[in-house]
Amino acid sequence: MLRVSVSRLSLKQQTKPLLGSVASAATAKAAAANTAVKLTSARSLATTAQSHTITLPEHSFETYKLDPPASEVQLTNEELLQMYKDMTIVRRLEMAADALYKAKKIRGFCHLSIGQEAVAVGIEHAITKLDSVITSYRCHGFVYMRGASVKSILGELMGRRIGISHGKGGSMHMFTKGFYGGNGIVGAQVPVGAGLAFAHKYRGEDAATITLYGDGASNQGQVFEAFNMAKLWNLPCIFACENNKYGMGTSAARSSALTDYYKRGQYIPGLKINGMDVVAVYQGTKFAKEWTSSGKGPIVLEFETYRYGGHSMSDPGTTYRTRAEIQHMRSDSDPISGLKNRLLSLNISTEEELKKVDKEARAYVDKEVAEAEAAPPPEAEPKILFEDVYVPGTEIPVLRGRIPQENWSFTK
Ligand SMILES: Cc1ncc(C[n+]2csc(CCOP(=O)(O)OP(=O)(O)O)c2C)c(N)n1
Ligand SMILES: [Mg+2]
Repeated sequence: MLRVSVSRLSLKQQTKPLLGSVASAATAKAAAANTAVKLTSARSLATTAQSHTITLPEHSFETYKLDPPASEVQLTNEELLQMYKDMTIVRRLEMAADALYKAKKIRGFCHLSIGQEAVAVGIEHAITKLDSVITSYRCHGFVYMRGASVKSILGELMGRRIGISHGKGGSMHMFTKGFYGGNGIVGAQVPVGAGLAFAHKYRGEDAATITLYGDGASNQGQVFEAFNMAKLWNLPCIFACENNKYGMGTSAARSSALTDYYKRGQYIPGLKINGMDVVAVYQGTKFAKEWTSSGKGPIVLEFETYRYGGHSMSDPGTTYRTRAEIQHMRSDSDPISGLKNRLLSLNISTEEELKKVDKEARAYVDKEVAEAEAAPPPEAEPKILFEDVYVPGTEIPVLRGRIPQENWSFTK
């Protein structure tokens, strides 16, 4: 049932408004393949396509059974600026969700990714729209980067009809083209991701699947089963562990006998990447994509990252770690500040120009919040409940309810 509803929702094309993501040259070919992704023309910053060589610090990568990616990365002004805008919007989106939750306009589960923005943004800049992405419940940044609008994400969180899952999924269940959720069961997306990679291989597509999971999920049996199948069949599967140091309130060291998650594939080579540096994420993911595209089979990535907030909205996040630790990560390793410093030191933009980007991002997210809030909820009618269950045309005649009055006839 889930499979069918996913494919139905993934047919929806989302357009990206002003300041939208994926405008870089690196993703231009992807954008061409996906007309739904609009290139932004709202450039108020330096836009000449000037290329820069960024030398990543030595600690950016650690390897297991492979040679590291090049530490020299070629990126244009445009690409770097777009990464900055994307991370800023993802953070603003999450901050808006935080405020709406506290105002009781969002209910239920809600897991934010503030601090982890470089992972979703760096990955998207390194792949194409033909590739697939699947992750856990901490999914808002990924669905945005795959092409969903901020309004459709916040609308979903507030249970609106304009929500990306028509207001019926909520925080953990968002889908768009090339993005398979938003999965609430810890680790369950990992074998599904291997299956998506199998589909790419079976159809002869030049595409890979990025299957994300957490440090907490990494100890599940099904992760190792997926590793085995992916290696046996040499699937184009990029297993990507987002090691944010905690699974709920349990630190990685308390849950994992080996915290080198990039070595967990045993017979699958691995790469650990500084997940607080968007350029390192970009370079490591590009490397992984080339690895799988050249027929070498799966690879295991570990993005070392950090969430500033609690596990979910119901966790203050300060009982199992110190405030000093969080403060230290914020001030020393913040992904947005890190890229900002690079943009300033490379003379790509000035402090004022970046302030303007921040202001525009805030105004854009505020506008999307207002529109999402003003949008109506789904109609209170049974037919709404039975939408998105089957791909249109493949419905069974009658879907049984608990009592005869609840039975739903698709043939009516
Ligand atoms: C099978 C299963 N067991 C337990 C849970 C409850 N649970 C939700 S999130 C979580 C921790 C997962 O941590 P991690 O994989 O590190 O991801 P993070 O939240 O840090 O992104 C747990 C145990 C669940 N949702 N599913
Ligand atoms: Mg974790």
